[in-house]
Amino acid sequence: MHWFMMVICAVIFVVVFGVMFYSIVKHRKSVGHKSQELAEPIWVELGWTIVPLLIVIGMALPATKVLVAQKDTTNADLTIKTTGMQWKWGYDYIKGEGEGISFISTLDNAHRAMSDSGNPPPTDNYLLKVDNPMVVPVGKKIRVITTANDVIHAWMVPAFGVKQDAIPGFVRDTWFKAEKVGDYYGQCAELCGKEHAYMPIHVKVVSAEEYSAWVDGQKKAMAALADDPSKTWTVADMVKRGESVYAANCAACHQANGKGAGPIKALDGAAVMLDADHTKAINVLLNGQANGAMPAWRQLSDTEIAAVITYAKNSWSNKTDQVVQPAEVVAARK
Ligand code: HEC
Ligand SMILES: [Cu+2]
Repeated sequence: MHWFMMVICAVIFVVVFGVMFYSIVKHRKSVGHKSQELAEPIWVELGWTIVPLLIVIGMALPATKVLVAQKDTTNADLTIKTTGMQWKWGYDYIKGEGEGISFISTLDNAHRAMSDSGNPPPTDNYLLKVDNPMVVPVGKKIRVITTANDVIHAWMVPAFGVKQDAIPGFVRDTWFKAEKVGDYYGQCAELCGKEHAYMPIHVKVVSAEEYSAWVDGQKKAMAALADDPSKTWTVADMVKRGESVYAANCAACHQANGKGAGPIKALDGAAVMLDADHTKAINVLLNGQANGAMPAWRQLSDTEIAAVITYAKNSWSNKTDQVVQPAEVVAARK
C-alpha cells in the first residue's frame, strides 16, 4: 500500500515539476517570449479537474479496502481479552485454543529493582521483561479485546501495528497476525499514573506445536492451582505459597524486606499483621486502603490472599505463627 501510493505521488511530482520548470526555462522573457492569452481554455480546465479526480479515486479505493480490513476483527482464530490495571496487564483467553487460560502479566521484579537502584546496568529488554508473557501461535489471526479496571490504559505493540485504548467500562478490539515467531514488545501507551512506564507488554509468538504444548502446560498448572478454598492449610505450606504471591504483587511497593518506603506502610511489625484478628488484614487486601494508594486485590484467588497474608504474618520480624485460611477470605468477600 505504502509503495503503491509512494510511486503514484513520485510520478506526479516528477511530471508536474518537470513540465513546470521546462516551461519556465524554455519560454522565459529574456529570450523574447511573450505571454499568450488563451480564449476559454475549457478542455484544459476539464482535463486538470478530471484527471486528478480519477487519480484520487484510484488511490482511495484500495486505501479504503485496507482500512476496512484493518478494523475487521471477525473470523479470529484466537480471542484474548486484555485488561489494563494499575500497573499490569491481565490476559484472559476467551475463545479458540487455550480458552479459559487467564493470568496476570507484571514487570519482572529484577528490572524493577534495577530501575529503583537509579543506576541500572546495561540489560537486554530493560523494563520490558515480564513474569508471564502473552503467548500466541504464529500465522493466526489474534483478536485482542481491551478494557480496563481502573483508569484508561492502551495496549500497544508497534511491531504488529496495533494500539488500542483500554477503557474502564468499555470494550474495544483490534487484531494482529504475527508472521514470524519471536518475542515482540510494547508498553502501555496511555499515561495512567505514576507507574505508567512500568507496565510492559511481551507477546511471545510460537509455532502451532509449541503453542499447543504451552496451552497443555497452562491447563495443568491451572488445575493444580485451582485450590479448593475449603482446604485447611498448615502455616508452612501457606507461607511457601504466599512467598511467590508477595514477590509478584506486593514487593514492588512494600519491598522484599517488608519495610515499605515513604507513604507505603511497612508490613514488617505492622499492627494489622500481628493482630490475631485476621479480618482487618483481609479487608485491606480486598478493598484497598487510602483511596487506592494501597490497591484492592480482589483479582487474586481466596487462597492467594490467604497465603500472602500468612506470608506477611510470618516473615521478617513477624513471627505470629498464625495461618489465614482461604475460607476466611471467602467469608470476607461476601
Ligand atoms: C502500588 C503500591 C502497593 C502495592 C503493590 C501493595 N501495597 Fe499495600 N499498601 C500500599 C500503601 C501506599 C499503603 C499505605 C496505605 C495507607 O496509607 O493507609 C499500603 C498498606 C498496606 C497494608 C495496611 C498496613 C497498615 O499498617 O495499615 C497492608 C496489610 C498491605 N498494604 C498489604 C499489601 C499486600 C499483601 C500487597 C500485595 C498483595 C500489597 N499491600 C501491595 C501500597 C501498595
Ligand atoms: Cu497503563
